[in-house]
Amino acid sequence: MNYNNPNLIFTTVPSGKTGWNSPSNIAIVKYWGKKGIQIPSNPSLSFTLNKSMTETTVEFIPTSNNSNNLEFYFDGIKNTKFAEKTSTFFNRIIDIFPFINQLDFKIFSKNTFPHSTGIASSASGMSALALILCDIENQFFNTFKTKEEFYKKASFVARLGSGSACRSIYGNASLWGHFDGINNSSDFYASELPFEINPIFKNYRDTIIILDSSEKKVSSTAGHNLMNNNPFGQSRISQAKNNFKDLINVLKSGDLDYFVRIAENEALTLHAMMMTSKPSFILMKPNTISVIERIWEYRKETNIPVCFTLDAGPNIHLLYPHENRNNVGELIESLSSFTTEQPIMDYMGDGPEKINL
Ligand code: 2P0
Repeated sequence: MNYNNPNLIFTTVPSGKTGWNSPSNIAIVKYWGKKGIQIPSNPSLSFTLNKSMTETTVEFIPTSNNSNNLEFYFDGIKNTKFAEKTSTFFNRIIDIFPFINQLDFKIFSKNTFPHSTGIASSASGMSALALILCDIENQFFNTFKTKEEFYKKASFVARLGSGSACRSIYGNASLWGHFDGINNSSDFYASELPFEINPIFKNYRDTIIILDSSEKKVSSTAGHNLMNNNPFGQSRISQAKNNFKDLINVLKSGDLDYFVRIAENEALTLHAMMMTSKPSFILMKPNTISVIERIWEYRKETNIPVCFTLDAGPNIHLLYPHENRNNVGELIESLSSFTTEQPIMDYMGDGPEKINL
């Protein structure tokens, strides 16, 4: 499948401005390992966040020299690293949006979550850019017949920027990766869940406990690549498929005990894969384990179905039903001894939004 389209070339090159807010997401069943061009080794499923967003606005003008020039401002400050990352992304998708070469870009981006908290921003950042490019196509070429077509292409394009970004295009929960029996599931783009999610998951909470905000030593892309020679790689793929199938059932039934088991099993497996790669690496910190033990204790004491998941980093994502938010407040309070950072009180959100400029 591809979206290459040589017809997307301006006859009269316009100037303009377009912006999107796009959220981060937290995977419950993790994407870890890929092949070819951003094809996942296993299906994954994530909750879309509400507060952890990237807000991006792009100004474009006709280019003066037949190849695009790009400036990137993050938090109002020129950022050459992000400019290079975006140029690499734009080069990868030039056959999808050939009009990119007719434009010069000024990109203004900021995150709504605190700066340098170690929260992955590639999902929100790349999905915002994908939406902006599809929006430019929509404004000037009028190619999308339906909203579904627009979002599907945005998800396809976001995946080429960063795998997990393709899931940020949809609100609530989103799945990515072909799975027999799930209509429209694809390795090339994410989609909404094809059924009503159990109401217990409405506004499901994700409180992020920041334990270390330094830049991680092994990038996710490097981590994915190390899965190719991981001796447990094949069994990980079968496990992820089983967890994915079970999670689909849990999201229908609302069985929170089972949800807790799947979420924690996935988080610990993700980090076990890092520890068993060659070379091996550890992204957890001592406090990650201490907080996990405290969560287990608290769950045993109270029977509240609060659990954790981890991203590719040391920070804890505390997952619990909206209706338990007041009780879990005391657990969050007790975790403050492990960190000086404020927790990010996030929850399941509605997905990206166009910015009115
Ligand atoms: C996920 N992660 O499913 C997993 C779980 C981190 C842990 O996807 O190389 O930034 O850009 O496709 O998407 C992080 O990897 O990697 C990730 P690339 P990405 O959310």
